[in-house]
Amino acid sequence: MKKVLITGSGGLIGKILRQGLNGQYELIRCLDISDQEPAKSGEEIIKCDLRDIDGLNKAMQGIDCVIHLAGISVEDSWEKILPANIEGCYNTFLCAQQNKVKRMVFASSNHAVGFHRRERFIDTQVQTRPDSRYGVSKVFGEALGRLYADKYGMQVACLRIGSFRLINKPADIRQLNTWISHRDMISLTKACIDHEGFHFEIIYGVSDNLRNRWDNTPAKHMGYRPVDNAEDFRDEVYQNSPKEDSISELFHGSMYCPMGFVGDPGAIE
Ligand code: NAI
Ligand code: 15L
Repeated sequence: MKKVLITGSGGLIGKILRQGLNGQYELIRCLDISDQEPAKSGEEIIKCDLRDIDGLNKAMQGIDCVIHLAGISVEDSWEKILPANIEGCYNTFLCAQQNKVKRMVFASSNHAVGFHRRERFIDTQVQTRPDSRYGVSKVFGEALGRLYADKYGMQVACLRIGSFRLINKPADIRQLNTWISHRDMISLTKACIDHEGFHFEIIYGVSDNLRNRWDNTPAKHMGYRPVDNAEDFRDEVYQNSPKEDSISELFHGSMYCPMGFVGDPGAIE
């Protein structure tokens, strides 16, 4: 039995994980800057900003594993990304280590490697290639994870999540390869909490999609066995999906790539 802290538990993924993990662990402590649903049995609710070190230290007490979801979850201005995804992420690792938390599962994103060409199948060893300020913040979180694993012996799993949606199905043609279903996200998170021992892992957060373009071997080693396949929604997706623009369709990160783009696509080999 373990005690788990979810940061960002009031958000889209956090709410689904809160439901899915309820009753599976001794305690689920739920932290968010926003108001949350009242605590159910086996839960505690904490309202806290990731910039509040005292609050974070309190939240970490007695915790075995942190699922760090909190932050800005889309591309945004640096003024918003900096406090939440850079400073807030640093504070989360710092306070976890100071409170002897053994394991951290960090919600990274496919946008950490978004400027890799989609025609290439990529694995978890490719160089980071962020497609946005948001993507840079995820590369920063992965680097922190590596530091805390190597220097402080924390077990760290970074999940490069694809596309997780409130409506539990893929929304467009790209998501036929990037989609992760609710139950697969829950089972991936559980695998990361439960797996015996590991040092540092990067894992793609994706379902068992026929069109998957990410080699997810480390996820298999962690015991993740996805069961959903975006292809089951293919007909519906083809009826409704808008066509991607000429920059988006070239790269894994899609819609974040053309934002403010004045570069030369041909130079991004
Ligand atoms: P979300 O935006 O729905 O939830 C984020 C939560 O973090 C919100 O409840 C918000 O109140 C909280 N938060 C923001 N700043 C905070 C702060 N300073 N202190 C405390 N709490 C704060 O995002 P979602 O979709 O649930 O994503 C969760 C994580 O997964 C994010 O880190 C996101 O970048 C990552 N991710 C999500 C993907 C998706 O498809 N939904 C894909 C890839 C990564
Ligand atoms: C993400 O990292 C974002 O959090 C989410 O809003 C989507 O844009 C997702 O990636 C995606 O690439 O589909």
